[in-house]
Amino acid sequence: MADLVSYERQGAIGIITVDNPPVNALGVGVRQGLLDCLRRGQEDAGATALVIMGAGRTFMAGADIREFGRPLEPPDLNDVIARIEAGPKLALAALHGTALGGGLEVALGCHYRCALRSTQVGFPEVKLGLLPGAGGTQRLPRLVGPEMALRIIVSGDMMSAEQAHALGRIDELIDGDLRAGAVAFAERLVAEGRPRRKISEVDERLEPARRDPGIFDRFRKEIERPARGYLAPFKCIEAVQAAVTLPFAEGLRRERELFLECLASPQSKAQIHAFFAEREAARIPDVPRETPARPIAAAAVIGAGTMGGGIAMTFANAGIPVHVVEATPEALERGLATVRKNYAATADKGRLAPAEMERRLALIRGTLAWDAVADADIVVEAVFEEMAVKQEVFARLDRLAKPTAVLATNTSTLDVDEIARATGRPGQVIGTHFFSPANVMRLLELVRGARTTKETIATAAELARRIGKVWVLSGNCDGFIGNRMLAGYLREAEFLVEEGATPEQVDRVLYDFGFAMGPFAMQDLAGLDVGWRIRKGKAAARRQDQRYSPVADRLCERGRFGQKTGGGWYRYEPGRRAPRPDPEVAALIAESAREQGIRRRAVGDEEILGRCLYPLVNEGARILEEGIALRAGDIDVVYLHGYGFPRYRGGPMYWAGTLGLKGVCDEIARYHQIHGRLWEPASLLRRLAEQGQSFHDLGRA
Ligand code: 3H9
Repeated sequence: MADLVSYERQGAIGIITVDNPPVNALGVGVRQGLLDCLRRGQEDAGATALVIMGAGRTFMAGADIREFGRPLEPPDLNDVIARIEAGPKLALAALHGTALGGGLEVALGCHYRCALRSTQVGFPEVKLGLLPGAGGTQRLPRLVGPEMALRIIVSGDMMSAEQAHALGRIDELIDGDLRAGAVAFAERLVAEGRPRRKISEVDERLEPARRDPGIFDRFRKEIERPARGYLAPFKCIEAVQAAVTLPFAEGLRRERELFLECLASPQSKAQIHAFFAEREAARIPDVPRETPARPIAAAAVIGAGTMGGGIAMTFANAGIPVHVVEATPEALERGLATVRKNYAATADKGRLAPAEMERRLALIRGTLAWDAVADADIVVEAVFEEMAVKQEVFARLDRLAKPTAVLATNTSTLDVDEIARATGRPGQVIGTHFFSPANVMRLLELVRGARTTKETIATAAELARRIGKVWVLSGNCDGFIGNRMLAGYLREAEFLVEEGATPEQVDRVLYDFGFAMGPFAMQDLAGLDVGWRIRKGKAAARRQDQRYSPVADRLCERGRFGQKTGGGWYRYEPGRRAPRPDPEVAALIAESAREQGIRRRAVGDEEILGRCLYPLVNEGARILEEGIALRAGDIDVVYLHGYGFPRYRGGPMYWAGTLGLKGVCDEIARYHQIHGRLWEPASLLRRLAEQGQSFHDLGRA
């Protein structure tokens, strides 16, 4: 423990350093070490003030999240912070890297704070389904006022040191060496006889909210929609409200009650699962982090359609110059105009400075000349979803791209190996399945072909990190992880409407479950035509003895491709995105049911939920069994970031575990009896259900 926190003196300033790599999390050893070193510092007659700082890349990134599955061990972080604040010596926090959660609470317990300009500060607890539980909700409102505190705590977003300085959360910005700057600042504070400023005793910033308690209800209303389904944001509001209505010590007790309530909630457990799953996904057992990645200085994208344009924007956003190659001047101009329009919309909302917009636009260079790919370190093909077209593109890339270039295909369903065979360098071919809009959606599925080299994977992974994506490695199969699972989800949604549900009912049930939108609204947004084209390509291979709903095909035959054509599963008023039920669609559904001899009935909400979600779990189990996904958590990450699965439920595989796989497997077996082979339980699911295990137990000792 002594190694985790150390005490030393520089002149008259005592320095307490936390050294608990990688992020100086405040685990039990650090809390104990801090108490010990505080005692030493406070008893050190030679020290006039104490500086608290972190070794390595960061100050403290918060409580040790790994401890949250167990009973909290003493000493309590609140006691450590109380010792700092009430201590006889002036305490100064010196921040760098990220001062987050419990780390920021330690800093707020200090009498002053200084930081390197590059520091980021924040309370990300809400993203873990929690609230700051060591005084953060009580001290921050006293420092910056309750309204600002609500915004900071409920968003969970980080803020730069400069912004925090402007708000008075940080007293001094430091350039150069942090330790030297902090010692000099502490010496100055002592020399000037500055008081030990205890935030817990500050009260005046709370006054306006006491006179206008309505701010809390207004804030609740404001977040009702964006925070729909989540518990923690509303608990954060209650905690900040307690800072205004209760004396500090009582507020602190109320905060702890609310924190423990969140900590015990299934939502927090699910969100913490998501946090670790995202990090775990980046670990590929046979491609260790040290695997050399090729540097990417320039990129090219083939195709300036919706996907190509979005992909080019992600490169430009990360400062990577990118050529966009198109076949005709019209298509190129249309694509580039959309890119400009998208950037302008962001700039209009004040989220992108005009100069930055111009800088990014300048990085995107449109061309009709294929030789522009010659200097690219990665080429991403984003053309029509048709094998022959893709192979032609890859054969051409093979001739033109530099020998070391990674050749990536943005296919959502096609066989990456077959595409790779069109080249003489299949080892450098990889699938990069971006989600639409590619510049917004955080998920990237990297698809490993049979011959994709480790270096190619490492290069694509490093690029994914650089362009800010959450990435998951998938094996090569029809639909990869996400779309392969989605097929069963959409299939059942369509069967359910044939059996008597309406698209509105199905969408409402999944929306209420927490999805960003239901399956029909989602298809209308994404466009029905891509799926139609894919289905046509596979029509010959379809089993004739298997139920098939023709409704989506018939919608497309009528030119109903979704929102973009004013109608799909719903109809849309011009310029509006609100889906309206459409009698024409209802008639098509009824006709299809009649043709298939389906007796229509009232379908219950519970059946809708099970019929749509269990296929995700069942197919997910097969994907795991076949090794297409490395772990259940990877599948969860795909669904959280690519398909709007509610984060507070942890993803489909985690969610199934919370229900108990036995019950899930029994339900699937029951539907198997009723609906036949499409519902056959996956053998992995059966096995785990029998053994009383969950997907996440796989691979654990
Ligand atoms: C809290 O503070 C509650 C209090 O209010 C009240 C208490 C009573 N604990 O993300 P990275 C690991 S709640 C344990 O890849 P980056 C992470 O798993 C906490 N481990 O690096 C990874 O491990 P591995 C509030 C943690 O540079 C490694 O560190 N704080 C923690 O991209 C590197 O992480 C938060 O929510 C932790 N707190 O980003 C902050 N944090 O190498 C959560 C990280 O084995 N953390 N690890 O995979 C973050 O947001 C990012 O990790 C951070 C670094 C920005 C710090």
